[in-house]
Amino acid sequence: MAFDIEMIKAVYERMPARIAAARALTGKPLTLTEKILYSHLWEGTASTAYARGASYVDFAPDRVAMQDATAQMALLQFMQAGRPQVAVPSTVHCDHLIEAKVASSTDLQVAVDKNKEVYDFLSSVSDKYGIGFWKPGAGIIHQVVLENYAFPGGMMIGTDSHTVNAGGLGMIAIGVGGADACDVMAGLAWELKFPKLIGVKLTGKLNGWTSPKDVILKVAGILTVKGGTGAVVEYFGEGATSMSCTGKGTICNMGAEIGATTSTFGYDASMARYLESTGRADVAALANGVKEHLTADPEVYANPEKYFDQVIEIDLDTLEPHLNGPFTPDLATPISKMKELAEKNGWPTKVEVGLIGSCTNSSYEDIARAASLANQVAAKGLKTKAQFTITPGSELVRYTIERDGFISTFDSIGATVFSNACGPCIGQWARPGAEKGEKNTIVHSFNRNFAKRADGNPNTFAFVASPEMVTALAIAGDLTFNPLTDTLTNDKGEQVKLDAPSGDELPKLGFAAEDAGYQAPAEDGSGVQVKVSPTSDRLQLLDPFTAWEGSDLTGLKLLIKAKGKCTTDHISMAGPWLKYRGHLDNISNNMLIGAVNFFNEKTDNVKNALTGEYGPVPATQRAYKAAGIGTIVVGDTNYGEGSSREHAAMEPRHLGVRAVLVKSFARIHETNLKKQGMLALTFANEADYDKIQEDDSINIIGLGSFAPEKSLTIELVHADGSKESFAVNHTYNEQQIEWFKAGGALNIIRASVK
Ligand code: MIC
Ligand code: SF4
Repeated sequence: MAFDIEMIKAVYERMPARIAAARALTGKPLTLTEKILYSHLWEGTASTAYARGASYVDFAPDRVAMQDATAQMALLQFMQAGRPQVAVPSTVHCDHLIEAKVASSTDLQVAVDKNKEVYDFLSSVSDKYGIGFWKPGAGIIHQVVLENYAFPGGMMIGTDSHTVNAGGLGMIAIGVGGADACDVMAGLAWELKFPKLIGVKLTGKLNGWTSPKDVILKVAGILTVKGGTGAVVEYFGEGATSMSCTGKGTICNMGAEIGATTSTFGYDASMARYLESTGRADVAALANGVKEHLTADPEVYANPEKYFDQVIEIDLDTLEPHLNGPFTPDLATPISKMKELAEKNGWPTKVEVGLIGSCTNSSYEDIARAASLANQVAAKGLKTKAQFTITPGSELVRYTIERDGFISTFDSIGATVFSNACGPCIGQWARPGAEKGEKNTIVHSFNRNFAKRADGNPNTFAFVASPEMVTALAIAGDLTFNPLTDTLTNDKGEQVKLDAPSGDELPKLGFAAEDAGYQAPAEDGSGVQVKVSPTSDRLQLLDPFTAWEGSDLTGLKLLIKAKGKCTTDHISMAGPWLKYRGHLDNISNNMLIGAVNFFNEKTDNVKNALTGEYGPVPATQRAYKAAGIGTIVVGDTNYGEGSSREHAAMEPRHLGVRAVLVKSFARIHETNLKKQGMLALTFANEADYDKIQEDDSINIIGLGSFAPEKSLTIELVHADGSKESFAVNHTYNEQQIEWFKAGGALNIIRASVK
């Protein structure tokens, strides 16, 4: 039986009436996205039609998921909220802290020992507050959620940007910071600006070498890393219904890479098959009972231009496999153009390593199709030129693919099987030689390829592709190999072609696992003691941030004017720093160390206005803090793209940065800043970015009458005493302004409990 079946039943019981009410209020047929959103309003049945892209709306998500690297901060905050139990079903997944070094068995044991105090904390806090706990080795959060918790028409939030993966099972699943998760677990509403809607119509059918990954790689090329901001992407059409459920998961997963709030698909037979095969025939039966509510009204898909803010059409019959990269997931190159582009751009074409798996692409189908290529290596007398690794997404998948012989197929091409964890995808890859910083190319089926992400080497050119393409390119050892047209030379000197990949969507014998790795919480957790050692360097209980002083902020110094891409990996790097995710002061030593200083083009090197000397960003900021001087961070477009990690907002808050002023923000990061009581501002006129000079003193004026839709003023006092000022915008609503005034949203919850 599925987890939380009563909750799912209740959602389906409420749905029809709530959807009918929304249809009547809006006076039009509804998209799937609107149906799910309107049936999860905090107020219950809708009383207003909300304006897309404008209205702030309170929602009541059905569940919360957290991964170990973000759960620590989410749960440290939840502990301060003073509630005895979580208000909605919630889970914690231990996946990010496991390093990929030798192979799964040894790496997992090393992680269990090394992270003991963090796992003990997460397990005890879960036990106490009624949270399901998935042990290290159980798998990656999004895969485990898809296998166990996601359900069509449901709404969930998760403290990881790829929570959106659950859209593959027809959910509205959204990535958030820990403070948002904390609110929902504490029984409060969750607020989101009602999203815009992008419709993607998939015509034709996937065939040959093309896979679901290529759909999202293509969409990323069209929309770019910020094209989905503020929007939900809804996929439909014959190409959607003919694709596997896990393939849909891959597409939704990488919706995070275009900045989309989330992505989703209507309920169909592929979802029913997946639910049944993962032991949830009960959920499929319930969903079948309300199936017309789990997809858009027919008029919508017949006339998408009328109902979506933007429509994109992709013909799967002619879609080519793509490779996206390097350094950004939206630089999309069809494989037939790779030779030309690699040459033109000087990308190294020798593929050193092919890595498959991760939360994005480790379904049974992915692995089966990749294995069908690995099988051809011996059969056709070939040799695999590059190294090859697999990170299975869950124990359920790993056990099943081992049983079905795929692991031994990969073994035969010399593959390394890493733990069921994030591993290389999040810089937890002890790649031999990476420290030398040599220029090299890797191809992987993960979702992100920002500089330094996988192995810490800024000169690793990482390209994202489907598991099938990764396998083919690893066999060929060549980034420009086009398996559709090119041949390889075998051990007899003959020219051979790889046959197109093939594989079952779901295991014929069903999924299996000896121990999936789940630990249920105590029935009554009131007596459970949460384990946090006061001398720990990995966990630190939180102290409340101080409230706003009630006046304009004056005499601020410029900490850094960041140039170009500044993702959450630049603001709060992962890899080696993951170990401090539960210790705010320690992790603050990585603050903005990856951001490029506009004035000298260097990373982690900024001017200390008090001494005139250049030094690391965190140390410089600590000096300002010690002197009681506030600072401001200035950034470019899509600032904070990438992860949901709220550390990227809490670190500046903790170290005394008062405002972040940028050309534009990524959604989750902007909310995280607001939640922590920071000022998140945008230039009214982007060109004003150029006015900010290194030695400026900066005043933020207008806070006395801080109000929604009303701009504030920045006053620059340049080193020569001259002044200039300009307007800056913000998106704070009344409630968010209260967060700012209170010094953070948590201070308000805490006050309401006492
Ligand atoms: C990522 O893919 O960047 C991560 C690591 O999963 C993050 C979460 C984190 O930083 O802990 C995410 O996507 O939100
Ligand atoms: Fe883990 Fe990578 Fe997925 Fe993030 S994207 S959850 S790091 S596997």
